[in-house]
Amino acid sequence: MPDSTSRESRESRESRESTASSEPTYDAVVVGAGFAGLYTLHSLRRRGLTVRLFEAGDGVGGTWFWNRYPGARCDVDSADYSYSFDDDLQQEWVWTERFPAQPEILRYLEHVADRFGLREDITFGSRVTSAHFDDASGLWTVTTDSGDTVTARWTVMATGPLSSARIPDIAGLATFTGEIHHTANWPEQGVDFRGKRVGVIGTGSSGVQAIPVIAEQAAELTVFQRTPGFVLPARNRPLGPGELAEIKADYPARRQLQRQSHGGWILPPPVGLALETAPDVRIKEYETRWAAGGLAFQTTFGDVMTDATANETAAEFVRSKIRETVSDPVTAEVLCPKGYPLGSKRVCVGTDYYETFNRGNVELVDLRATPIEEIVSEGIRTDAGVHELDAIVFATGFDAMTGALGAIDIRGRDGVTLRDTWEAGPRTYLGVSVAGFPNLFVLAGPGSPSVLSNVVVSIEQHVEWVIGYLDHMRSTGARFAEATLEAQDEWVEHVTGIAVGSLYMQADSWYLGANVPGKPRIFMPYLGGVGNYRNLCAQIAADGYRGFSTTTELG
Ligand code: N01
Repeated sequence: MPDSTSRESRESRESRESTASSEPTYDAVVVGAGFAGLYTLHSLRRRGLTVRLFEAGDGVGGTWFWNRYPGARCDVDSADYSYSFDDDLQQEWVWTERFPAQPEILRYLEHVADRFGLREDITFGSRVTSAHFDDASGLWTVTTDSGDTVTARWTVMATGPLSSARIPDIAGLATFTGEIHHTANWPEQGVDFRGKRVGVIGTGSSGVQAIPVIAEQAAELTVFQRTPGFVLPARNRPLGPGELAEIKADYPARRQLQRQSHGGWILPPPVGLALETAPDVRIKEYETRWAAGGLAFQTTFGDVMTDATANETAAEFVRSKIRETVSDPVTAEVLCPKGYPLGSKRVCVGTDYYETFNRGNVELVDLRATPIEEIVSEGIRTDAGVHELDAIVFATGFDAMTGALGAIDIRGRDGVTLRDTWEAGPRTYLGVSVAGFPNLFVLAGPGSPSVLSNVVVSIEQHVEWVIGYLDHMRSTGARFAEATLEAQDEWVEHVTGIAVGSLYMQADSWYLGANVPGKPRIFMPYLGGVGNYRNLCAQIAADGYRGFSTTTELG
């Protein structure tokens, strides 16, 4: 890594910045200081490149900076939801729980930023508003809402697949006189719900985590549910020092297993096929996974995620648990997910979620039966009447995978915008490159396995692959890299080909953009698996970056 004192200061670089110059302000601009952006910055710096990272928040952390809602935690094991690129880092960091809570992950990422001295190359509180490629100079000009304008040879979008929070367009929202919060934009100082009547709209992963914690504090909690989710018990617990030491001793093999796995996480393998297992044995196996907690329930049997009948056995098991847990049979039935396969919308992992509906201060409103008509000054009006509230919490999710990119005015060759290019749905090659947008890389983008996986494993792969490509360009003297249209078309066809016919197509999920009115219904992530994707990317690199145009001059 170059000595930071030898790097030219940002101010002096920017002062000689000129959009028309062929000498860029920086070698690379990175957008976003989450897991992906921090590792990209670190990797580029280690190659002696000059980098500026722009981050909208006032600190590092990305997702884990913004999602400070009560109960926020990861549902991937802490020891696996962490960087593997530096052995000292993974050996020295002490995870305290099986599933890490948001403050702990944020502390970890702050530690990473400090440990590798990353902050000096980050501009905080600065949201990138545009990134324009200039055909004449071959450089990107990146501007921010805090007045920065810089040029760079490469731009890396580490903007996150779940970072563009959505508050639905409900009539009368502005008239509400109480507090309004979104789980993904939670105040740093927290929110005091004591003595308040709180309404939570949304019962996806965020709502499922927040609801039990808010219920403990609020005077009254009303949960507005549109689609009930499948909520698996987390069974979170402290990690004993012996347990963590064992994991750390086994890290080389464990990381290798993660990288070659389907989801990037280490789950017990399926115990057979549900449809070939006797019903009483099947229930016993589901009981075992239910008792163990976490995502492993989903893969109890190898056919649960591939066969609708097998899937229904798992779905019905979850419904039986809901009916067993929730005392009021009407409420239990409203909480029972029906009409779509388990896992086709992201399963939720929660703690005491169903138990919360046995509390005297919690009411469930079934929006399928009584839809929201409008928000009024004193609360939420459904067609059954007004629910009076002091605070509304939107746990209504994100404009996933494309929202953060679409919020930036990105223009490639000939001034063509990414928004126009993706009007009918996102198109990438491998999820990292877009034809017509030279030297722009997207991390965890549409067309990559990112959101279907332990995203940290996917992120490390993406970053290392992109950096490997930059190394290749530099060693061969190439200046421009972008996907060819042909390779991109083939990749999009491959990604959608795997999804078509899968159980994932049978739900209105954010994977399909179904949660955003008007968004094209395209299955955005790559279902082929983390290991397969990694091997494919490695082969493409070995084939001289097949499907990419890597040139010294713009064609
Ligand atoms: O968002 P969501 P999320 N009126 O889109 C409802 C990751 N994550 O923030 O299903 C009424 O899943 C919507 O209803 P419906 C994880 O990948 C991980 O919870 O569209 N309701 C749904 O119930 C996750 O999948 C972790 O009918 C409306 C909810 O709002 C992803 O982030 C924790 C509505 C949105 O659920 C997103 O999760 C948190 C409306 N107009 C998040 N609009 C962990 O690691 C939307 N809804 C544990």
